[in-house]
Amino acid sequence: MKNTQLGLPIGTTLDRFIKSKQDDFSFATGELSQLLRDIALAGKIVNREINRAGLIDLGGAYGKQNVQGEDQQKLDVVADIRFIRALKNGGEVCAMVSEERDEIIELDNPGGKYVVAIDPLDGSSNIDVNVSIGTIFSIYRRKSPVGGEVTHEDVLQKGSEQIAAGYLLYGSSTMMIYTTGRGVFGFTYEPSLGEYFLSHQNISIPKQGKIYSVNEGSYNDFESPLKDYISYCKDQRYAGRYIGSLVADFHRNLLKGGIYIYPNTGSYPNGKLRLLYECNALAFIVEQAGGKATDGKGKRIMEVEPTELHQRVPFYVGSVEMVEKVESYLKETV
Ligand code: AHM
Ligand code: MG
Repeated sequence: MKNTQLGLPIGTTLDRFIKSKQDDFSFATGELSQLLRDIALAGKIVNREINRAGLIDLGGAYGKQNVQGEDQQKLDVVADIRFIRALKNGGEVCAMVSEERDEIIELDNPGGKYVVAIDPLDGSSNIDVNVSIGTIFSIYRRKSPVGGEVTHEDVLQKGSEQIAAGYLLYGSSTMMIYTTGRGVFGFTYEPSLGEYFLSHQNISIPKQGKIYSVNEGSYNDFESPLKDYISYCKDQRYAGRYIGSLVADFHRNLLKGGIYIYPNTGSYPNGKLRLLYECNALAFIVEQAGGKATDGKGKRIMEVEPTELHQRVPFYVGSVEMVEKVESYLKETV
């Protein structure tokens, strides 16, 4: 490894940052760098679609037809298409799996070394109401030989095998946050320049926070130790913050300190969130930032063995001391 870089200043463009990180590795070929750039580019396009959505709505019947009488697609479908197209054209990815699709998506890039798992637009209940939403992605190296058929083994890898992961947050600003296993960096998008700029260096989550994020509407379905933990949060006068967009809730807690919980409930016996598309990426990021992500019963999310594409898992993620505290309550039910 060449030790050429001591850290780039705030305001560095994403392209330059990616390039400079690549230069740290003597044998890097630039393929992962290109892949990250492809994701960032698709993120810009999706950002544009999201910003226009309200205006299209004024033209009438978004989700049905646009003003020309053509069928309009829902934003989550649009985002899915945009990311697939960008990664297909980019050439580095041989296959994707998406929350929007039942099966593996082969990209016709036989030389591609990578597979990507993606939730193209998370926070579906918030899409139509102008509340922050996000894209979540995980990048793995394929297991099967390059040039051959893509296998289930390529896409059903444990989170610990991720070589990079990140999310785009379409909020009051659009941001891209990612890690390649050497810290977590955040970039804010400047739409008039069409560039992302480094805005958050080496993000570290506070060990202890004062925010808990859980859908308390499902409280009656929670196991009693979790109910006890929630009473503890109230006793501590923690703030309850839950917007129902995982990326937005996670991002706030990452920066301020806090815990996000999606436990098993009556409607979702294994939790609602998907291991491959949502939990693994955020687990990688939070661990890189010094936090923790488990299933609530002591198992690291990134060690959960995936057996099917749309597998769900209970998700406890955030500040290390908060996750350990809730686990100390839940231990009783192991
Ligand atoms: P989605 O993938 O259908 O958008 O569902 C995931 C979302 C998360 O963003 C959010 O944290 C959670 O579902 C909210 O679920 P609930 O409304 O059950 O609290
Ligand atoms: Mg989702």
